Amino acid sequence: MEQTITLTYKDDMLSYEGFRNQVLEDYRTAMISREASLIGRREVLTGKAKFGIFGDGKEVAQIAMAKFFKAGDFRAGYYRDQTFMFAAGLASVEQFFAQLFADPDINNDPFSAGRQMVSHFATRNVDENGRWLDLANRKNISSDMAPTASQMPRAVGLAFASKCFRNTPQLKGFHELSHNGNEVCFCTIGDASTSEGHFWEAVNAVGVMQVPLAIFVWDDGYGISVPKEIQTTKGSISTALRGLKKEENTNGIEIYKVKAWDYAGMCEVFEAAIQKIRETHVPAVFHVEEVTQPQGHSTSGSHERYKDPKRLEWEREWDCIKKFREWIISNNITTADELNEIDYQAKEQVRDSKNKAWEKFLAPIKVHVSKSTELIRNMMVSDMEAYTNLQQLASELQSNIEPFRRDVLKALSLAMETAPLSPSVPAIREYYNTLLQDSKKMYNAHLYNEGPKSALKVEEVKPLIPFDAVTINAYEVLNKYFDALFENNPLVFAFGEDVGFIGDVNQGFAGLQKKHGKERIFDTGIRELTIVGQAIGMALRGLRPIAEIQYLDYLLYGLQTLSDDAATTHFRTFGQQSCPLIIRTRGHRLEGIWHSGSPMSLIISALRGMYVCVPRNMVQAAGMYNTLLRSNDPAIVIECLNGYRLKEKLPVNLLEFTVPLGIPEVVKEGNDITVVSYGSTLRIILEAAERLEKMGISCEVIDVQTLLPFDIHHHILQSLQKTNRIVFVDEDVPGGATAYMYNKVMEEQGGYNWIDVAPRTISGQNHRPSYGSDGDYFSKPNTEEIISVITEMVNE
Ligand SMILES: Cc1ncc(C[n+]2csc(CCOP(=O)(O)OP(=O)(O)O)c2C)c(N)n1
Repeated sequence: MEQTITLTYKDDMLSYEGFRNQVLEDYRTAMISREASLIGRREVLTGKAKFGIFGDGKEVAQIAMAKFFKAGDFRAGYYRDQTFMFAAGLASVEQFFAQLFADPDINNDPFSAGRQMVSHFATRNVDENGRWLDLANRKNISSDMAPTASQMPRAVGLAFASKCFRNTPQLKGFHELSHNGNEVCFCTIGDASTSEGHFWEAVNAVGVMQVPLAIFVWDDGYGISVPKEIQTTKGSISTALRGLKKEENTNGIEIYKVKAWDYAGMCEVFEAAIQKIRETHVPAVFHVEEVTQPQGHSTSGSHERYKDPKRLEWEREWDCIKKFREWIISNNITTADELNEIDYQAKEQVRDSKNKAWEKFLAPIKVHVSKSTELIRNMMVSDMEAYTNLQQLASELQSNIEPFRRDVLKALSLAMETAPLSPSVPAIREYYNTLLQDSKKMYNAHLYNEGPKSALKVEEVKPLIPFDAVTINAYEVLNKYFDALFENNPLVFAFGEDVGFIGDVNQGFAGLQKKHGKERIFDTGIRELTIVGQAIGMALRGLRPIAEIQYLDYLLYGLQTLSDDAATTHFRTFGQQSCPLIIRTRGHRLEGIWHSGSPMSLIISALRGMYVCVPRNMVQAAGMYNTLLRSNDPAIVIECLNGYRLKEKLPVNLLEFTVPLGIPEVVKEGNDITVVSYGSTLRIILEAAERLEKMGISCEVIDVQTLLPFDIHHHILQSLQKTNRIVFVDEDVPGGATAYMYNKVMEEQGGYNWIDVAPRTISGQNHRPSYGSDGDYFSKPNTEEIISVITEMVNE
């Protein structure tokens, strides 16, 4: 082994003894983590857990990396990082197993309360009331996800936030969130996942922006079974990245190569490199080569199927812990005997932790089992057959050595079916319902903030529009609103394509970069995915980003990260993390296929966990921004692309008025039919309603204002009770968001009780919109079509 003791990292180098203890502690951590992987796999294969994916082979590299992860830093990683978490003191082995067993108790699995697979870690960023924690003084883990490379967009934002804190004078006082932007984002990724566009877009973005991101690529040569030669140009990510390397007087990234078994070498490189990133904000990629994967990819398969015997032999020889051990002995740090003793203790410790986690997981279920068994056994029945069946049911439940809540619910349900007339049924039903409700809290809660930071708790404040208010272009309403907002709230940032210098393509920010600074209102490259990721990372660090997607049609580029990451953050962390970003975009109507889309059903299906606001004009939009900025949930605001030059009146209470979410507004009263819609379509409906009025048909036109949430107080039902006819109109495809609204009103609100004629929907065509005025007319709902459908309905 050519490495000698050249470690220079400071904390533990005060004495040789300190250094020696540190090395042995590191060895112990590596052994504990390896043992956790070995036992973890066994627990899955014997059926106690559903799926396992482990960090074996990456222990030594992660121990080295964790040494330089400081309070204030963030990690955006993936499912291989258990050793890092152990070494950084952010996870215990017991917690690791609790997550493997899907323990829904947040005290046992503090990362996801059983909602995520093993090794999907997280730390809180808000308290129970949604107040921001002192993230600058904590080690922070943004919640892990399974889609490959999905951590990359968020990592851009987590690193970028440091730049915001360092360069924005207005943020200097926020000491609890940052210490002058010294925080580094540590990002980990597997070598094969660097094939994803996410990786390349992220690396390019940080190379341009110069933000403190440290990307560690664990190169074990494969993505499940596919070798890196099929994944990466020239079979090497560091070689492929060379063009991005920073040179004198250029931006770019630093590139380092290290070996996964080389403890001393990695410590040395990481220490200096991370310090440099912290100081200079120049991002870096660490290509960690010669990583092994002793147990293969996951519990779903065996690596003997795709690694040849030579490779398997090489992996055994170059196992990082084996090499670490050899290095310790050859440098006389300790003896093989002492290491054997550590090995033994590590095994014991892991076994104990695993057992504790399993007992804690089972304890509450056992209580339900014993209570339910007792209830079933003691059920009063008059016939012998039912009695025998119930005793058998109880015995089966009691003898189940690995019961789940669903087994208990099933047994209780079967008991009630077996003896439906028994006087014991009410007690059983009560227990059943309590268990069901408690379980729902465990598995279904926290999609949105439910406490004081819920957007639904923001009180409505009406816009004050003086009698003699001047009428201005709608985009000017937004411009004046954003001006006031940036004056007032230092945490708000706005960015996107063409947002900075020209102030967005519709001038909402015109002149505001000059006034409020390039740090706060700025241009980005054309990269919707990482624009969204940038917003996610900033939001996780306590900032209030308004990220612009230039046209709604281009949201698709960023939809994956919005859907998988932003929309699930609160849910997958059991409410421990908030990600209050706002996506600002514009759509519905303009010209041609890619500037007039209104793919609302796609959005509302993909973005449960976000709010979807569809303001009909810019005053409503401003009120929605105010509401959202007072709360902690992520949201998208879709402005009307054809609405910026319409005339609106400016409220005087620009920063105070709020538009409550989930509350529709009646924009025209009427008696014969309820017309439900939103956004640009409303203007077409109002035109139709005016013509219908002349024909003696009176329409009540309702603007739903937000699709998520949808009419929480059932105002539409009240209208339907009056008109007994209803039609849902929008520009989405048939069966799209109109079907969603139909379902909400007919099924959820019980609207079917109040209809005289079959409810209808009017939507766009099945195809994308054709270009030109007639293309628009024949692709989207038009006035004549609306008049025709409504006349038919009223005359039926
Ligand atoms: C978007 C996406 N595609 C496919 C998968 C299935 N998958 C999970 S891990 C994996 C291989 C990842 O390999 P690599 O990036 O080298 O990381 P490793 O698991 O080897 O550490 C694949 C294909 C996934 N999780 N997400």
